Amino acid sequence: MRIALVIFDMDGVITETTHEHYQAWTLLFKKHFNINLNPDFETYTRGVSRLESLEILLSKSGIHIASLDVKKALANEKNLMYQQLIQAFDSSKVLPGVKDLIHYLKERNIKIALGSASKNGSFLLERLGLKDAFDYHVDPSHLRSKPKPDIFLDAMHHFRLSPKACLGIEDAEAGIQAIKAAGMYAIGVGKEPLIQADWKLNDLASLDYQKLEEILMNPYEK
Ligand code: B16
Ligand code: MG
Repeated sequence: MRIALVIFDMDGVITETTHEHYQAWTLLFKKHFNINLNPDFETYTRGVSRLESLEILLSKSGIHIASLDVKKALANEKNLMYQQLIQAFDSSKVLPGVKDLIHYLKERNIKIALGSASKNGSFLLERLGLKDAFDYHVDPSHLRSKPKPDIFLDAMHHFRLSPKACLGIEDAEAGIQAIKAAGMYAIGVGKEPLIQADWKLNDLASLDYQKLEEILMNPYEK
């Protein structure tokens, strides 16, 4: 079966917002707990929703907060800090290779969707000048977070496709697990090992288009 839909993650695939996310968490933890957040914890928050990222960082820092309302207020404050940090994003922040890949897929009539855990995903796509290029943006608000498959399945259901006709692109371990849990073909990009990915690349700028063509035509041929 041919691939009819490619689902892009945002952070680490279309643009790089990991630094801004973690800077906002760092400011929040300094302000409320006078803690210098360990930079090594950043990797645990990649691709993970806002509230779950907070839970992880609290737990790793040995802080216990029982009240969900307090945690939601902290997550909200982090988001306001994060939004300040991404205000100046523009098309220069699109990662190398992304526009070429979008153009290539559109020429072949393959649908493209945004499958980000970020509730700021549509805002960012607009800032990057890519909003109209995408056929569908998944709204992650009421979906379970990666590594659960929900975000990828939502895009698939929108186009009434089966998993084998879908391909996901992710930079995070949780994201690759989500794509595989959805039963789709997974391309991993970036520095993490992502051993569950069906195809692993350093970045989209080094994409081998001949191999991609073969995968799109018949992703499960050995
Ligand atoms: P927001 P992705 C993820 O983006 C980020 O990697 C992660 O750090 C962040 O917590 C999550 O989005 C939620 O973002 O707070 O803006 O809703 O990789 O799924 O595009
Ligand atoms: Mg990501």
